[in-house]
Amino acid sequence: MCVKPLVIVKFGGSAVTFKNEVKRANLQVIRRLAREVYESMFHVNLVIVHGGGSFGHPFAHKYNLVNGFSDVKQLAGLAETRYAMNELNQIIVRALIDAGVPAITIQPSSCVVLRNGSIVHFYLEPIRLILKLNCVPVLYGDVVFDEFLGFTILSGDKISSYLALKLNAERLVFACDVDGVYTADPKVNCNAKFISEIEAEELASFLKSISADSGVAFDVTGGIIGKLNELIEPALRGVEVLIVNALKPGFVRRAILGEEVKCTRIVKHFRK
Ligand code: ATP
Ligand code: IP8
Repeated sequence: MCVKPLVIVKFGGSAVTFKNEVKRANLQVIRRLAREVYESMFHVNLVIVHGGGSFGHPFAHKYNLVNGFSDVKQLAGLAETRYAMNELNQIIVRALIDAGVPAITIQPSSCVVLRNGSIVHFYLEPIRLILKLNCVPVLYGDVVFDEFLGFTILSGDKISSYLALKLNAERLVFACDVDGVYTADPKVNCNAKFISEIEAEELASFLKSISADSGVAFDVTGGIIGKLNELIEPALRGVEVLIVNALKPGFVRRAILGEEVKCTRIVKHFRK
């Protein structure tokens, strides 16, 4: 029997929502990405993870959820953030189902437990069984319960990297609203240089050199720097890691299928 390779795809909030507004999904992009997933799913097994964008981050920021429980006033924000992520998830899963993808939500706060922000339990069996049925599990960055902090935010990037390692993914595709990694934010610095390939070990020192400004003040999981930090480990362990522009039609599909596409690759070693 031919086993299809596993690809984890993170739909970045910068692509599937309008990140500078509150709770506004980019339906056009979501529906097109859903079609690209449909076109890919016969060739690879897929797990989709989406970010918080303008649904999760504004509430998580307002109620300071990332630092954990400190005040009962946060509990309203905890519930509001969970609810907002559920709303975005429903929009994305609806679009996937409409495109013909058997998409099944896995709610992270119900199957993950954290200790000081690190994953200590993640019940993966449902995901494995969903994949066995050739269905597509859909997870998302979420507010998750924590043994020390009470709760904190678990980013979709962290979930994606974790799953890539635990489920032996071949490829990890991060779809966002720019072509990949630049020497500075390409939206604010027109001299920013595009980086097509970077070695995982070099990435750590590169991260110290770039500005922490991701262009949106309320990204509670560290914007591009938080994301890149999560990519070092999977790349070092041999997973092919790509950052690609989801606003460009066909780019995510090509990245999923391992076809030639403009993107940034985080590699273990440069190709000879
Ligand atoms: P979310 O966390 O909501 O899912 P995302 O995964 O789409 O969002 P962001 O954390 O918003 O990704 O990071 C992507 C953004 O980072 C881009 O919109 C870009 O403007 C910004 N950015 C800042 N610095 C850089 C850089 N050096 N290279 C590339 N993008 C950068
Ligand atoms: O957008 C954060 O996940 P990310 C999710 O992948 C919330 O960083 C709830 C803000």
